[in-house]
Amino acid sequence: MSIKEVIVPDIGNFKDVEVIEIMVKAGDTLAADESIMTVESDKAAMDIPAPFAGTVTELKIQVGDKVAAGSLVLLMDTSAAVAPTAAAPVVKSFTPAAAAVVATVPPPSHPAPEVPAHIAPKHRPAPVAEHAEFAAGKLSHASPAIRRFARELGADLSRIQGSGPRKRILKEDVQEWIKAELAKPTGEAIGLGLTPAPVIDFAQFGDIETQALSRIKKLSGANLHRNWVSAPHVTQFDEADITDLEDFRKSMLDEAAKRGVKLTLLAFLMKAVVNALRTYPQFNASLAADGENLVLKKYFNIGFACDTPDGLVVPVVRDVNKKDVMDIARDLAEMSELARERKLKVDAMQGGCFTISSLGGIGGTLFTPIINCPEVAILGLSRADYKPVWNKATKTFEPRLMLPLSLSYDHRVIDGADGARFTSHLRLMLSDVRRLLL
Ligand code: CAO
Repeated sequence: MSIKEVIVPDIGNFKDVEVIEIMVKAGDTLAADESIMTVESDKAAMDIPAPFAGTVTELKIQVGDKVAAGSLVLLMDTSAAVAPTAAAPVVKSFTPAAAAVVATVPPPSHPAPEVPAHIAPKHRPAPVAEHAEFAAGKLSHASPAIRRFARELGADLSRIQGSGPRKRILKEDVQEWIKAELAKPTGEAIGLGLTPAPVIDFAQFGDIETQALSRIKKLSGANLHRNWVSAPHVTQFDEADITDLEDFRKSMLDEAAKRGVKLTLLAFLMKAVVNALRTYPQFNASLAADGENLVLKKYFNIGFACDTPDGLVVPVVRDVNKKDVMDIARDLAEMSELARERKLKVDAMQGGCFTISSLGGIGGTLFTPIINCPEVAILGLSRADYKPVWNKATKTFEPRLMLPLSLSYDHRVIDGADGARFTSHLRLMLSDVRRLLL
């Protein structure tokens, strides 16, 4: 047996650095240059490699110990391994002073055999570079072994959050990150080549709490994101005078209530939208999957965005063209209730032609709704308010109830001029709902 001491090499000006990881144990056979342990200062971490090949007979340190150049790390039996030579790359490349890390007890009596290929390190570390970066405090909070591991897998350490002591990145963190990245629908999937978003540890700025996203939020979020980036959106804003419509609706509330219906503004809007879709059929369409054709729909199913405790869902009112406003109002009430009670069936959210997103009951002036693809347009409604409107005939300003409209459309299918025509048509219908009968 030929026992040699392995001591911490010259690591520059660093004294009393902490041992944060030990990669070997007694009985392990090491190749020269294989990482033994990781030490960490308040700036960064670095691996200490084995200066020669051999078998670990005894560890002299443990995690948490403070070490400096010259500290005894372990004892190694080198009788069955290759003795270091003057040309050994590990000694040369680490630092010239590292040649002094071996205190031999006793000196090797004979040259050890070649290191078997299966234990030779596949990727030699680059201790000099790491040492320099360590000194400069530029490295991620991960040991060099983990950095090498991440490099081999193409993982970007700056985007990985560490779960180790002092948020150090562990091998499992890299593995979990890779798994999550593979499971993600990426921008690359549709050829966006997006720059990865930075992973930020918000806890460094103050207290935080992490909440899991609901299933609906995850699903709708992925769809909204895809729709937002895949359809070129334009949003046309407009205002409709609904003074007379509101007067009429209010005058009908009691009668509707007797029939068990809450007669809402949204029900009238659905009717007006169908009228506009008939006039401008390209809005009641979808791009064919081949991108060569437009599929024009002869049915009129209108979806409405419904806010539920679990997130946004879009129930679809079928055949709005065949229903009167009372029927539509009844459908809206029933479907919103089912949605909020999580009882809405999947087929009640399918087959839509066009969507209305009403935030009018909540507030706001205008917004840019995201198209519910493969539909090609969506109408946003904001809070109606009284505004002074110029009356050309009487040459006076009159207080009129104005409903803000925000129409987002897919510019691949709809031209800007048609977008403005569509909202102008809606204005006309809403300013005098008798027109809906024609
Ligand atoms: N302007 C002013 N007031 C309005 C209004 C408008 N555009 N629209 C509705 N209101 C008023 C109504 O008059 C009613 O007032 P009263 O309680 O005094 O009668 C109140 O707001 C509630 O309206 P409502 O019962 O008619 O309900 P609604 O049609 O506004 O909304 C629904 C129904 C399902 C659309 C709604 O509950 C909802 O979920 N909205 C959110 C949709 C959403 O999240 N969209 C965003 C999608 S993109 O992220």
